[in-house]
Amino acid sequence: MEYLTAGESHGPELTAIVTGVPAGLVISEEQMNSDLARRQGGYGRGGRQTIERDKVRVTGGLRFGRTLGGPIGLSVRNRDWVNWSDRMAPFGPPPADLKREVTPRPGHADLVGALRTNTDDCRNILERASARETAARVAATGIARELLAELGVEVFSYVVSVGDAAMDEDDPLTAATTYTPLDIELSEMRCPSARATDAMKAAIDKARAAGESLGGTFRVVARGLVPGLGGYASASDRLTSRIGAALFGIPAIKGVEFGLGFEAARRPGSQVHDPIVLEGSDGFQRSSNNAGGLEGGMTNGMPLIVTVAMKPIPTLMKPLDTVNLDTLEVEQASKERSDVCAVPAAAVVAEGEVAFTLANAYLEAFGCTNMTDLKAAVKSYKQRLRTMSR
Ligand code: EPS
Repeated sequence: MEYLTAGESHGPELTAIVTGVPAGLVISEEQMNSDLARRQGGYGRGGRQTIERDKVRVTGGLRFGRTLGGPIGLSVRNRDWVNWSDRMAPFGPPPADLKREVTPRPGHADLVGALRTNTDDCRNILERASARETAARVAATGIARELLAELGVEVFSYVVSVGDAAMDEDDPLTAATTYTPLDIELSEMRCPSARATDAMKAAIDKARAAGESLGGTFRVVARGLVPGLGGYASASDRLTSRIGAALFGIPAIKGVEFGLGFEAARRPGSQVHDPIVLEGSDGFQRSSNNAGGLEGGMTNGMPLIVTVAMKPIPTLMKPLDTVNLDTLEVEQASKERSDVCAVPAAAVVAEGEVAFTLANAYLEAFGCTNMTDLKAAVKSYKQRLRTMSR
């Protein structure tokens, strides 16, 4: 499967086309819209989210709630477009009073994008570099979540820290798989700890008052995966590199750790690797999950656990210095309406990206054009694995 998106933050709509989806996959409109709503949420979002009510419109590839096997067309309307239709018009001359963006924000794509594309208006860059685009990704990758759900795989995420306000977890790799969607989604920070939720909200209030923004970390977990997805033979087969690439493709993501992550580099081997055990009908298992579900670039049957770091949003209400592209004088960077913190939203986007990568790994391993054959192939693979542990 592949997806491509088009659209600007304040353009008419965001569009996604998803190709390579097997026929016969049941898609729920409610599920897609609920993922879009989850992405819009989280304490710390700005005024834009009071304007938008993201809903998906399907423009191709589905009939009676099932995929037909052709490309799937999806669109999410920007309700804010009515306020930007002159400044973001696809045709015609710019309005006479157009204010170009000439004070690039440090940390955003503004300056480097303008240099690269030879424009004197950073809006040409920031409109597409905006994380608004991730609404289209959530719609597109929702298809993969549905595919995985039919194969018994659940992907979820939760926020671990915002700034220096963090969950207090003794054994995060064990705890990660025990949280329920209810524990997570009832929190305004999408964090299963009520204490940490309060601390994160307080940190966001403080940052907002100081004209600051905050980043944080979140964890993505996938349960129910068969062992052997991905591959060890070539660099491009390895799920470690593919999941890493998918996560680093999300704006503002600066770090990805699998399982123990950087901590594994500090410990001796015997305290890192997970002993192999044989457990009745479950077959080969691990007595711990420091690897976070990946060994040799492949799923090992344990839950996939990835921890991801997001930098603070570059738009600051108390801006940093920049250089004005017209006057070449030092000035304060532009400030426009923005979020103080979007870590809970980024976690929802990351769930989708991980799901898309995992769904592709299933399709590569089992190579099927329709859901009936895919489910049968996965079932037969699981049966074969059971015979190898008996
Ligand atoms: C963003 C700036 C804000 C965010 C936006 C990303 O938008 P605006 O400039 O319209 O206030 O709200 O994110 C979304 C709109 C979204 O749906 O996630 C930016 O500059 O990246």
